[in-house]
Amino acid sequence: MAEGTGGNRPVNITLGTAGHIDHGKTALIKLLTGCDTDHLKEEKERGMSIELGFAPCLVSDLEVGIVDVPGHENFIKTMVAGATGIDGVIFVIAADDGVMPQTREHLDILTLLGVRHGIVALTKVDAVDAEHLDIVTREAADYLRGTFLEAAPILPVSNITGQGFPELLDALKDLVDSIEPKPADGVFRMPVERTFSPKGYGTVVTGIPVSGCVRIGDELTLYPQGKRGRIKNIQVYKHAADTAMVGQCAAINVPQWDYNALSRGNVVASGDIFEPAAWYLCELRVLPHDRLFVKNAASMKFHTGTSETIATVYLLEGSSAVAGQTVLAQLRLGEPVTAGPGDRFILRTPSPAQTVGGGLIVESLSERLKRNKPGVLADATLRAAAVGERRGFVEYCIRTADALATDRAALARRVKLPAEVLEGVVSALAAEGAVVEIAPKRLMHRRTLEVAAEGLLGILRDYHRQRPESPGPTPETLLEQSRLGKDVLDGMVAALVSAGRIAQRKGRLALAEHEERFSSDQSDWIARIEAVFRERAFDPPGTDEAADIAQCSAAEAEKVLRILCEQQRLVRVEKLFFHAEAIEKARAILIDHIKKEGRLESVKMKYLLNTTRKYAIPLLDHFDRIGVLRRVGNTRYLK
Ligand SMILES: Nc1nc2c(ncn2[C@@H]2O[C@H](COP(=O)(O)OP(=O)(O)OP(=O)(O)O)[C@@H](O)[C@H]2O)c(=O)[nH]1
Ligand SMILES: [Mg+2]
Repeated sequence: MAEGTGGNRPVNITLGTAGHIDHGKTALIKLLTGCDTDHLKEEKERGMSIELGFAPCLVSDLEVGIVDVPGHENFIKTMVAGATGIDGVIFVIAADDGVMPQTREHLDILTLLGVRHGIVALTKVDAVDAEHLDIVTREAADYLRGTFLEAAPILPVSNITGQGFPELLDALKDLVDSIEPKPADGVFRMPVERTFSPKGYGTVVTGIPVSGCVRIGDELTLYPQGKRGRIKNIQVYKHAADTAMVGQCAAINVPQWDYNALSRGNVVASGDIFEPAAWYLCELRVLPHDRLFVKNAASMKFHTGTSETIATVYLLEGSSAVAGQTVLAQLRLGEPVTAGPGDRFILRTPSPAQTVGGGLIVESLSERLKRNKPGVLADATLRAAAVGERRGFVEYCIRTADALATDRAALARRVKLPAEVLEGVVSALAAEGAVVEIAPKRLMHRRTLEVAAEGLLGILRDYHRQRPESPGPTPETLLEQSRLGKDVLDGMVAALVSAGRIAQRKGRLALAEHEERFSSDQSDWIARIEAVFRERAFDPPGTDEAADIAQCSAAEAEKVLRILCEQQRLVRVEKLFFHAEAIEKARAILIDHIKKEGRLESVKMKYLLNTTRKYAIPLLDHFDRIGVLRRVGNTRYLK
């Protein structure tokens, strides 16, 4: 972490304000930090916050960020954008007003966004008497019971007189101490809160990074535009800095981007593993308030990060989700949004605008899930459970990879982790045996491997049952029947061979215990036919002649020829068959000839083998095909 100015240590913690309009959020931040975050002319004129405000704040010697949000009900979407990424809240309730509608709505939103820390400032104590203060304090405590602020201190303060501020500062220190700064080892990503263009700098984007760390000179991608750019300057908590990381209030200057083409809701991130998507699987919690519900196929406002769009909510089960219920849903967004697994979202009804729920984004979906398809709900449930925890999610993604195995790049894109962090997780999973590197760079889950291996053994078992005389299928046949990728199949075969379950013989694959079985007639025909082929090396019989020799039917003779080929005792050359020894002999003869003569004129082959053109030419072509010879016109050379 960079040293801040004046010996203060910037930590990557950002707090936010929240509470009803006019309850004194901005005034409190001004007294606390000296910053007036209502700097717009319109804000001054109307006496209310409209935009997000930012103030660096010293808590003992630690420097943290504060985002001040507007309380007006029309600016809830601005509040959501500001509250995204905060670690703790200064929850403001005015003592004269007490709990009001946006007090409640802001708390709901903070809860859905996953905020877990905070303090409560009971402002305007100068405007009420002790008795009223007592009532409002109890009312606030009652209201907060059962929420994440249940145990938070309720601090009476006056932003006018400064009463209660020493205690507020102490509580703030405890709050900051209780927050564990987020680790910065993820892929850098920041939803854009504001953009501006100071003269001579080009575009600046601000926000609270939700993961990772960047430094000056790093390249960033802007989504959804897909534009790359390089970081020229960084400010953190309004001071120049070399790096910006998760949890800080950051301003990042990327001169290449066109300021006019940028807005709140865009996302900037390192690398290219993010992608805007229009379909997301989500875990949706409906707020536990009277009569709230979300109907299947309802149209809602969807907020995540700093973006807002419309969404159609397709529940994975049931026709509606009722107050207090947590359900799985797939959301189709009005426009593609860039979000990651585990991000939070908020749903609001379009009109009258009201927050009804929100929760966890599980993953973007490449295609719509069919809720009636067996297994879809169960899988979505597993996915949602896995996404909250890094290792569990990586394991889930390996286990459910398309084509049964995944390479690291595809995995990194799915789990949105930097390569080196992912490698650590993969190594840990491999060490405990949950994940296997089945082929070079191809990761497979142990359970997937077990199921796929049973599948392969089953294919072999069936093959042996149907063709007991065959040594087994060729690797090509097994590849076709297993529908696995070649590298994965090769890896699995190697594993099964070394485990002693599969044998590789005669260029075929078989169950280790398999032995070819022939009928006694077949054994007899095999012996006779093979003997003739051996004897008549370069003048072999055809199928009909073989049938005559063995005194069997042509169909049976054909089968015997196939068996002899499988046994590698005959070799098929186009429509002809030769004994394997004849082929070897021919090879030796022509190699010997070419070594002496430097080449072989094709017409000479028949003399060399003392046969006819009918056999000589197919043999030459065979040796071309298997890479022994090289043909130039009518001349052959050794390859
Ligand atoms: N008497 C008294 N007035 C206060 C106190 N805090 C704020 N005010 C006044 O209340 C009004 C609203 O204060 P703000 O700080 O702008 O309220 P806010 O919560 O930021 O309002 P929005 O941002 O619009 O939601 C201003 O006129 C303040 O001067 C306080 O502690 N005591
Ligand atoms: Mg304000």
